[in-house]
Amino acid sequence: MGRWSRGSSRSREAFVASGSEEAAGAGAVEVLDRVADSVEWVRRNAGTAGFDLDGTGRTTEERAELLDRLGIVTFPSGLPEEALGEIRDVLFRFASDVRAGRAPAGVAAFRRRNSGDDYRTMAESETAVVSVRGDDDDGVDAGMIDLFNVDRLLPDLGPALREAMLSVGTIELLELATGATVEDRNLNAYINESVTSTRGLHVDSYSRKQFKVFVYLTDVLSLDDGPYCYAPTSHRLEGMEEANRRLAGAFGLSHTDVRLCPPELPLPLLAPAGTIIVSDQGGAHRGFPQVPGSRRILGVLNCRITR
Ligand SMILES: O=C(O)CCC(=O)C(=O)O
Ligand SMILES: [Fe+2]
Repeated sequence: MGRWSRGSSRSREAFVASGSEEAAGAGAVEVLDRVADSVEWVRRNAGTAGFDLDGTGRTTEERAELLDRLGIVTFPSGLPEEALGEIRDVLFRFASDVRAGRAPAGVAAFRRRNSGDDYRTMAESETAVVSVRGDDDDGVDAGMIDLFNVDRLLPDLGPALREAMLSVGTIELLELATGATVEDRNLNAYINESVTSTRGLHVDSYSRKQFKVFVYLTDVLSLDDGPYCYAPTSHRLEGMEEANRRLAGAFGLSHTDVRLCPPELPLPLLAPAGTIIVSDQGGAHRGFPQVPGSRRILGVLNCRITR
C-alpha cells in the first residue's frame, strides 16, 4: 500500500471533503490512488539507480527488453561522420532557403503545408511537404521546420538515411518488444534553429501502436541544443493515462497533454550525432527548448504496429 495512497491518507480525505471527487467524476480518487502508488514506485526505483537506457553493445533481444520495460532505448547507428555532415549541410541549406523565401536548388519537387493538411495527409503525400511551425499556437515550436518525407525530397541521401536507420535491426527490435508486426512509414526531418518555446510533456497517442525511431544528425550534448526528452516507464505507469486524460478534460487541454508525471522521470537524451533513439510514443516526452543560436536536426522515422 502506498504511503500517500488509500484509506487513511489525509490528502484523500481533504480531496473528498472538498467535493472534488464529484467534480472530477466517478472513481477519481481510485485513479489518484493508483497514480500515488506509481509515484512511490518511481521514487524507489528511479530515485536511486535511475534507468539505463543505453543499448550500445547489446543484442537486439536486450535492446527489445529495454524498449518494452522503459519505453525507450538508444544505440549508435554506425553512420559515418561524412554521411552525417553531407545530409546536415543539405538540410540546413534547404531550411535557410525556405526561411528566406528562396527556391531551393538540387532537390526534388515538394509542397508547402496548406490549411487542409493534417499529419496523415502530409505523411501520405507523394511529394515531400514542408511544415514551417510556430505560425499558430502562441509561437510554440517557432523556428522548427517539420519536413515530411525527406526521402522524397532528397532521392539519394534520403533513402540511404532510412536504410541506415533500419539496417541496425530496428524493425526486428520493435517486433520483439511488442510481439506484433511493425511497419516503417514516413521519414521526416525536424530542423530546429533557435526553437526557444516547445510543447510540454505529451504523448503522441495512447494507442500503444505508435513508435518513432529518431537519429540525431547533429551533436546534442547539452540542454542548450534542445534534446529529445523522455520519461522512462511512463508508457505503462498505472493510472497515468487516465489521470492525465481527466485532467486534460477538466482543464480544456489537448487529450494527449501530460501534466501529471513523476518529476524524477523526464530525462534529456544527450548524445553525439549518429545516435539512434527508439521511443514508444505512448510514453511522456517532449523536445527541450533551445537557447537562441542553437541548431539541431533530427531524422524521425514513424513506425506503427499493423497487427
Ligand atoms: O522535437 C523533439 O525532440 C520532440 C518531438 C516530438 O514530440 C515528437 O516527435 O513526437
Ligand atoms: Fe511527440
